[in-house]
Amino acid sequence: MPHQKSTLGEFIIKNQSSFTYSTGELSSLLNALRLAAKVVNHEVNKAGLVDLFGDSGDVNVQGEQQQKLDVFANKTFIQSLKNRNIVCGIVSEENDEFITIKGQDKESNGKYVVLMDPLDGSSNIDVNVSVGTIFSIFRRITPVGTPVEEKDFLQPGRAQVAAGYVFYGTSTMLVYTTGDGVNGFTLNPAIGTFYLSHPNIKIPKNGSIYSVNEGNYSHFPDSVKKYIKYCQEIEDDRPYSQRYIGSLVSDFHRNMLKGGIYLYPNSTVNADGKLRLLYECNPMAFLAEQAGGIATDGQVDILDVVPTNIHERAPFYCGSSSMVKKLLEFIHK
Ligand code: P6P
Repeated sequence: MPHQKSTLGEFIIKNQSSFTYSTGELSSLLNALRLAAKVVNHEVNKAGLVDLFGDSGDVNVQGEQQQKLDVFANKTFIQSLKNRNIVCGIVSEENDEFITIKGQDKESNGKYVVLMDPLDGSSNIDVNVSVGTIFSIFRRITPVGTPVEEKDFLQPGRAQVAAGYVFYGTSTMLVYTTGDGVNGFTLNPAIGTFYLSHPNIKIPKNGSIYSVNEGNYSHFPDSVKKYIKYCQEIEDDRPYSQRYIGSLVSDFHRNMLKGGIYLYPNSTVNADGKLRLLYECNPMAFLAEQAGGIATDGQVDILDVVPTNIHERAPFYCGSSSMVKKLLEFIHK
């Protein structure tokens, strides 16, 4: 491909100057994620050939069987972030406790913390359905040089300085925001370079896709049941299409480009829903708002929820603004 489009590296450097406190450290952090994304992509694409399928035999904090690629992705992103000495701590879906990172000088001088789901949707790996890495970045609130503390990770999502995902799909993409819009980069695997393929992504204000696991319908709150029936009525621009891949990054990415709403409600089975606030809901909510969409737990914007536990769950409704507003009418009726 002629070198017409910006590469991710060029874009990060070009945008560094527009980023407050741009000391280049956030750029270096994003470059660490870029490298890890390429390494994980290489393994995801050949999982079946090198026995990276299947369970690692371990179980993670969610009580979920850890897929070997989960473990590989977790280690790869952690190692890549450690090597740059910019991050003082990490929360990962795969680790019960937060990880403290000290530099070669045994000090916690990193200004940032990273929260991530290293391989979201990993139950889909064995059936060759797309999976993704989701990341969220904050500036620490404890003094540089002191050990990172849990409160560094328990900031409301509105305080994120960056968030994004790597999408290991039919093509591999890295989509992220630093608070100045959302941009998508597609990997050219032949040369291992991400190129700017989706500049300034905006979610259509309306859409005709709703994404929900309707197998749980009986457990949903009545207001959500009524909204789902609304989506199915023959009236106006409805019925909508139901599309649910069962991989948050896939469903979110499609809805962001085409318009739509993703719902993971609280239910009689999961009182707080299933998705994790810190490393699934918050980063996706930051992206959604930056792309002109809405993300809510049904009561308040996701980005305004004050976390109390690093693995806490939250009900999650996200996507086209008019669709989420219509759902909220049902919830608050
Ligand atoms: P269910 C994957 O485990 C995940 O966290 C999201 O990627 C996905 O949207 C959701 O859970 C699927 O959950 O209960 O519908 O299988």
